Amino acid sequence: MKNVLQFFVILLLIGNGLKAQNPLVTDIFTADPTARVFNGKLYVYPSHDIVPEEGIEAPKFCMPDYHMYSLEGGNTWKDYGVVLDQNSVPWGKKNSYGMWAPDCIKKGDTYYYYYPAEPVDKSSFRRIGVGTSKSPTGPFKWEKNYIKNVEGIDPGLLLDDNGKAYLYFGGGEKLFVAPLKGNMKEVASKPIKIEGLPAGYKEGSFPIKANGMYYLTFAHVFANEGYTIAYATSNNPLGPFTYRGKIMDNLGNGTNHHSVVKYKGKWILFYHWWEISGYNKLRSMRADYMTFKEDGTIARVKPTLR
Ligand code: FUB
Repeated sequence: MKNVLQFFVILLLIGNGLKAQNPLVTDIFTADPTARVFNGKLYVYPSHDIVPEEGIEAPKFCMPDYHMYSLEGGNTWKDYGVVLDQNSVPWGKKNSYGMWAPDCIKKGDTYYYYYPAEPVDKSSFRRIGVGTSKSPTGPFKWEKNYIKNVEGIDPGLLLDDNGKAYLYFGGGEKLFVAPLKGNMKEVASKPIKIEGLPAGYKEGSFPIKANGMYYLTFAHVFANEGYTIAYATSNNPLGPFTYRGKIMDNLGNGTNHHSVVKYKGKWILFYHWWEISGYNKLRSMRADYMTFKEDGTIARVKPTLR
């Protein structure tokens, strides 16, 4: 299986002739990209899809660790190597291959990297852990325990203008939010369920503040279309939110974890697709510009092929 896929990838790259702008990197498979701008530089914190080794019974997504990237100009992405391996999670089950979508945020002079993993204590499907660093590229010092009272996946962080931070996370097709304490490692109060999201809300929420409003983008599944990327808005980070529409049509992904970032005055949607592998569990991160209209709504983003 591994060899067949690698052969397919090489054929496709040769067929395309040149390294395309999309996907962003082609030497490994990357998914669920969270993009952040720190000190004017663009960083991406994705998850990492691999083909299971022979004999390893892996879950449907086989995700052993995290790499991270920075944009070095043009379409050159620097890979900093493994930021966190599944077997280095202090509270995690070994060889779980469940290192799903992470996030990283800066508060003061510290970078906080949030990630989901399977806890060795079996208390939940996934818990969320955090590590700190004085550099966006690490090394991160990983907290010994997961964040208490948080059970779920897809950590999405919002740092409000007043310095308050919020952790959004999902689970079971529900989205929760909790304000974080000043230390960014504990929730300040019990997480609450976000109200107002449409039927078909799935996962992968990403919070931003723009145009004086709170926007939540998320994967929205329609019976006749599958996974799309949609959004909702609110004047309160805790909600309730109002559904505002679709940002991207279904790409046949099976999942649609993404992020939105403003870089050099332009908004960019980071997302993933599996056009290199031909298999939707081996994804490649991509990016396309996204536009807010005058009225604050978001124009539909059409994925560029290259
Ligand atoms: O890519 C693995 C997981 O699938 C993500 O963390 C979820 O959002 C879902 O897309």
